Amino acid sequence: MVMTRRVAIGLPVLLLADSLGGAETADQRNARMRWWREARFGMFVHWGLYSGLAGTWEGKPVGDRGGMEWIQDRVKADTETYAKRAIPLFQPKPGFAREWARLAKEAGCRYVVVTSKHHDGFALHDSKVSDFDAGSVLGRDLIREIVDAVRAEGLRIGFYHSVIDWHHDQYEYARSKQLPHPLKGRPYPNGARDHAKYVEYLHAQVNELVSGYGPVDILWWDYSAQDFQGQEAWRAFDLMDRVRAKHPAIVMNNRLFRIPEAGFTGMGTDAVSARLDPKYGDFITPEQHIPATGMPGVDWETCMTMNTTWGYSEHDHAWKSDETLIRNLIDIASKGGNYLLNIGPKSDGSAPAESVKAMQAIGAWMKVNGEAVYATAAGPFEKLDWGRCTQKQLRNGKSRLYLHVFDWPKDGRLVVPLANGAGVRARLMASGKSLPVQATAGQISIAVGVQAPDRIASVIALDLDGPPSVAR
Ligand code: H79
Repeated sequence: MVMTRRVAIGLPVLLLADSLGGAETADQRNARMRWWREARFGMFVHWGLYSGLAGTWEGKPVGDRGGMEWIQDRVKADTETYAKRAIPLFQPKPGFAREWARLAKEAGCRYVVVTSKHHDGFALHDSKVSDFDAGSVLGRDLIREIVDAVRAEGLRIGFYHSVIDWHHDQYEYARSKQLPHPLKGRPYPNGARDHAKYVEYLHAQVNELVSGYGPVDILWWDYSAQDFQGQEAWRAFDLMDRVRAKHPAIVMNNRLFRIPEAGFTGMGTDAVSARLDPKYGDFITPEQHIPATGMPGVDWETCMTMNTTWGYSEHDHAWKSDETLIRNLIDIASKGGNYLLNIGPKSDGSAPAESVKAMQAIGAWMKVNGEAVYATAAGPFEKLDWGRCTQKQLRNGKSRLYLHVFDWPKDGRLVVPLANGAGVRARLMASGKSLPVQATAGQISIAVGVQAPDRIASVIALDLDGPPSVAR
């Protein structure tokens, strides 16, 4: 009797420990990361109370550049004042989430990461542990609407969750000199705080997000400081274990930490290094920039805005061109990374017209050329004068290079520094037409004609009988 009970209880505990401890093998990790690595392109959504403020505070523009999801900090408002101004302006319309999901799908994104809570502390779900949430304020569970819509389009879903919190009355902002808070440098308004209570709340709220919404594919934590991070600041390992207990295959970023082993060299958004011990997360997170080279052995994702703010601002008109956005996606794929491209919907949930147009332009390009992005690996060349290259391994040792031509050759001959070019076959993706290839020592020359099929990026697929050998 006693023995049976022991076995019955002991077995699941063992299995659980196995799935949580650092017991994952390289093969298991590769299998878990596979969809994310193949996806290459995701849509980030920053949306919350700040969206209704739209970069304006008490009738005045706060600025026309920079993250307006930070508006509470920019104007140094306490949470009551911020809530009083922002809540009446946050007016999600019915069906907004379906528009996002369709937009992401049309753009060719394979996943959507949405702000479940940003630094201001306002949660978009119906939270039982908070009254600063969409459930309490609007009587709606916006996360439910978003998750359902995203899944209905066949896309993966991720939550961006800020561990910084400008609302919670036990969050000890004085513990870090580096982390922002609107009341920084001022005494706690409500007397002594107990940060452990905030951490309890953080865990409980994350637990709601990973319990009530079906499969969650990504947790995108934001963020930590060198002087306050990891286990000390957030009980980070426990938090990750809690999430993995519900979703063993989930993919998480590195931002519960800020140490060299987790890919951080400092506090800047570009202070990243090609280093990540898997116990700190699955990928590193260059923000608003693309690394100069790929990082073999380290998964990475560049997140980026289309103008200069994550949360909607009516004052920021510094929109990137379609050319920049499409070439960024290609540049990132050619270095083996993912592109998480942001939209900042307005108060009612509608995406700015500029973002809709940009996503549609990317989608039109991906419809023709997506094969040269999805499930590709970093190209073999260090540098190409005319553009970028991605590659795939095919069956039987064969391989395919995708040449993304930004600057079309004026003389109609595209030169590729390939040493084993004899017998390669070239095909223009846009038309499917074969192109004549001449191989000489150390290079091939493809007769591409003088007219660029696509002024932003035209792709030529090159089929090789073996792996590519780069000429030097
Ligand atoms: O959610 C987005 C940012 O709000 C968040 N991460 C991305 C994904 C982020 N939090 N902190 N940081 C990024 C780094 C700090 C950026 C700053 Fe600024 C530059 C703080 C002050 C100047 C941007 C511009 C935010 C406020 C003004």
